Amino acid sequence: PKPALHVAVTGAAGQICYSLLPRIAQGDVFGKDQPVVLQLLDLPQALKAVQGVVMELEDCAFPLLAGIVVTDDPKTAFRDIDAAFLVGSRPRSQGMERRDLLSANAEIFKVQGRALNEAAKRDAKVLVVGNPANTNAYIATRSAPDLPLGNITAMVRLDHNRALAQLAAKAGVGTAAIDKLVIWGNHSPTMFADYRFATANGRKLPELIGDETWYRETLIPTVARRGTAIIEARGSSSATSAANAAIDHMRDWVHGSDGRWVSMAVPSDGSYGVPEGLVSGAPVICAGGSYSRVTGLEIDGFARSMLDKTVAELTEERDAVAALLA
Ligand code: NAX
Repeated sequence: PKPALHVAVTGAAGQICYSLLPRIAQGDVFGKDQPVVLQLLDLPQALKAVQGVVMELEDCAFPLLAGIVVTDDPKTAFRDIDAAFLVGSRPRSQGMERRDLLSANAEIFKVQGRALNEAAKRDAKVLVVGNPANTNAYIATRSAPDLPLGNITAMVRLDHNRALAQLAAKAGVGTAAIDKLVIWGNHSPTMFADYRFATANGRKLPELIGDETWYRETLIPTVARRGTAIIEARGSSSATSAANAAIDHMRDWVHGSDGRWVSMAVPSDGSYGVPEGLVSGAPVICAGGSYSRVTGLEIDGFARSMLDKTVAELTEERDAVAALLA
């Protein structure tokens, strides 16, 4: 058998991880012949609950699950890891200002970035899911200078998959038929779901749908407000779909996207008018264990205004946490 990969998962007692961990242990990310060791991190007061999750994972008797580490110490969790899912973060409590939420999380991701810098394998692939995901990932990139900059990414794949499902239903095709959809910017209601380049079975999707008003006035806000709609209906935030998006993001990064475009929030190289270093949603193609940006896309007036809005929010978030990085 292959040597096991070591995979850190933070926020292990939480609801996303309850869906995520069994799928990693089952081979949905790294392959059906690839053993994994799970290195689970949570806060001290959550470790008892993590032990409960571990008992359940043991009771699944997953053939690929080669070991489990449980800890409240980031360096132990990140020791020699090949990949990390950073799901745990500080939720907004009642009366908490947005700025306080940003700084509380910046503190967490500064500590975790440093621990990654010290303990992770140099080619570890890191996905930040915990919100505010893009800015948390930005902090981690700044706190882990010895890791390749591009290896710390954030998740906009849930927004991508949400848009895919809505567009496929409208066009009357399967989700797998659609390619070249892009989520630009922040994982927040400002994100820009861009269907201008999208195709369905090779046909241009905007022509197939033929309803620009629906796209602008229904699709974009539906995707932006989907998280809230799920909270209203379910009484708690999206978990299974968030775990699924994390699986999709990491699996494509590891195994390739077969030439298809996928959306990942990655440190900007300055293209498309996104300031260098901001972790922003962009179209990429994954191959050979890495990703490359889709370059040279035209940004028209509408796209420019949408992109500028979400990038302005990312810039504000970056500025709000700047003092913590000094
Ligand atoms: P839960 O509140 O169920 O679980 C969070 C877990 O993280 C808890 O067990 C908590 O103890 C732990 N935690 C908190 N601080 C930690 C730290 N410093 N180190 C390690 N663990 C820590 O949240 P859940 O529903 O699982 O969501 C997790 C995060 O994902 C939230 O920040 C949420 O906002 C975010 N999401 C991000 C999405 C995305 O598309 N990027 C979509 C889904 C989700 O909303």
